[in-house]
Amino acid sequence: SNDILNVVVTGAAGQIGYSLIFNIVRGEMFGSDQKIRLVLMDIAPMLDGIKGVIMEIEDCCYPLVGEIVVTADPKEAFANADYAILVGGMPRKDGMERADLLKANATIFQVQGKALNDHAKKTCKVLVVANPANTNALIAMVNAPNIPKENFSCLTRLDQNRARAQIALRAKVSVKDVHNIIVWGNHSLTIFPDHRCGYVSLPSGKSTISGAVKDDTWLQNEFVATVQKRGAAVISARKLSSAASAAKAITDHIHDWHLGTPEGEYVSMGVHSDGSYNIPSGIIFSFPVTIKNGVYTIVQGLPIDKNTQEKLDATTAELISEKEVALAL
Ligand code: NAX
Repeated sequence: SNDILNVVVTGAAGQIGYSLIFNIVRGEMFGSDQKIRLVLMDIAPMLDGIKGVIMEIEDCCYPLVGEIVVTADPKEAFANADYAILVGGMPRKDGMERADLLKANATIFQVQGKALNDHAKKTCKVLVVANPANTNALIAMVNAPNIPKENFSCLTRLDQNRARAQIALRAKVSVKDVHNIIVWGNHSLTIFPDHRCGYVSLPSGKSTISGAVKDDTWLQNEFVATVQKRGAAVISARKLSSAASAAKAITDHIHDWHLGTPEGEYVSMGVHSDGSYNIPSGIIFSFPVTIKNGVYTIVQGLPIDKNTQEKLDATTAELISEKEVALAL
């Protein structure tokens, strides 16, 4: 099929990396006939562990992956990159202030943004997963002026998938029949899952989410809170943060960016705001998008009621304050 794609995964030795890498080499991200050159990047002390992951990739006998490169050097990692999936970052440690976390990560994404700018293809597409994901993506974007702003994104697909799953469970339908559930804003406790443009499609007919769930109080309150706090709920049960579900969401995000969305289907991506829905430019904000030929378009004209506007204002204010802290380096 196409030429070999250069795909970089940072944080490759981490727990998301351990799921994500196998999704990629199985063909779930780029399709079952797309050959890949895989670059696995982490900090130097973690590279020995990645050698074990490479042995496991070999032992899977998947045919799509050719060369595999292991490195701790951003310049080497991003050389000629087609896709850069930035999972590696500084985790929040006990007693760490939010501002310290923001600054530690801002430094990492400044370095990686510059390395992308100087070494990746100008067409490289970048997905930032490491938290604070929206602000890290913004820092990478502003440090890579040679790459179009539209090539930078952050992961909010996990929030969307969580929201879609909650609706399916509550309406007692298959998740495949639930469409166009979207999430707005920051990947944080202020993310706003919005069901109002969604629908359930069954052989017996199409219905609104409200009609399928039959509980508007739940939709207004518990649904939103469950999605916002889902990451914490997984940590408290598993004693580890979401990993396989995060890897699946990353796979969905890049799959759709590369191969397009089905006609009429919306997906959520953190992207640079172009002023749509009066969200100020200069922040990375989760919008509903459709994708064709590798280019996303923000869905226009969705109804914003008073409640939604309040939620958009809150998540926007949070992103602006994160940006101020991160840029005050
Ligand atoms: P892990 O701590 O298991 O792995 C992170 C890896 O990144 C480690 O191997 C570490 O050595 C590496 N790393 C640190 N600094 C690096 C650097 N400068 N360059 C390259 N690699 C570096 O974390 P994991 O559970 O895999 O989560 C990774 C990130 O995803 C975290 O920041 C986490 O907060 C974030 N998440 C974001 C989600 C989203 O929806 N946007 C959901 C899942 C996840 O919580």
